[in-house]
Amino acid sequence: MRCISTKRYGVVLIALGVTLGVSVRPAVPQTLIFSVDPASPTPLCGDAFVAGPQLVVPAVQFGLLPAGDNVDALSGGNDLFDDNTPLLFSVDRVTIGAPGTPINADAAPEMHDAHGTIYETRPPNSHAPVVTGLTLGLAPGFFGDDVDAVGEPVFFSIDRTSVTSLVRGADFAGHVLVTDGTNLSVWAAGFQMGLQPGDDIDALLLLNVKNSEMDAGGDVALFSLDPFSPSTTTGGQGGQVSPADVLMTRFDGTFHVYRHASQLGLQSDDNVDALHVLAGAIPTASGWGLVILALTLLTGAKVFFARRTVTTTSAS
Ligand SMILES: [Ca+2]
Ligand SMILES: [Ca+2]
Ligand SMILES: [Ca+2]
Repeated sequence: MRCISTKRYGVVLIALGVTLGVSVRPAVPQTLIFSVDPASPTPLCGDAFVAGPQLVVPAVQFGLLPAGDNVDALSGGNDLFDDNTPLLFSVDRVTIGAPGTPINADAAPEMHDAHGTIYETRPPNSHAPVVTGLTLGLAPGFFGDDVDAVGEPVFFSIDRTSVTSLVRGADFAGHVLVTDGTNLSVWAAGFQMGLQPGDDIDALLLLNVKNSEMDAGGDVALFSLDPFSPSTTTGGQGGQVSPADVLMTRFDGTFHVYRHASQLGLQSDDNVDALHVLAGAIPTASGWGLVILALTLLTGAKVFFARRTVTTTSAS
């Protein structure tokens, strides 16, 4: 009987381990919400779509103009991540990618499909396409559609060419904006993220921890900048980060590089223009998952040896 019990515990523990392992790699949903860039044939770049492309959020529901604005970053504000979390990203239409990477192969002149593709990067050096432009129903080729934002349509940013900034007399491109479904407001200003005037946030992951307001030092975001931003090496004003770097801020007036361009399989003058993380991407196997698994194993071992002791005592 004890042997059967041991096998049962073994099966349960292995099943738990497998379950925890599977949770590290959630399936990519077919309902990813995305936007495209202004040069894309799919209208309009201020709208948000799902595969089809099918319109799900028109620009006016972001508080933007019906046309003339470009949403270039999206986040639901509930993006959980840690140092080992797989990140989804996309690149712009002139990105080349590091030699030998899938991005480089997709960006080759005979393909020119990298900018319509969503990739997954896993530390330390794994990169793979997970959603193609074809799957999303987008136009292929250099003059095809460029995915320039992926995420839930709550927190967002607009690009430096957007007319709303001109109309309102304020540069919104370097701010994190939020919509209530009708109007937009600034949720976090660029300077609260360590950005300079003229910087343009072009990708966003946001974890809004406590409440609807921005909490300096409590909330956290991953983001990227466009290639014309003064803070970038390509901006011509002495900037230090690549437009393909993933940056991190806790809204304390500073940011640092979270992952370098090379860690995403990109070159320093490439550009990441969309970031996303899948729900369930953490706990990771190296993080909470292992902690839970270890506690489960410990508990199982305790129960087993307790029963064995009781059985042995009863038999003696
Ligand atoms: Ca867009
Ligand atoms: Ca922006
Ligand atoms: Ca960028």
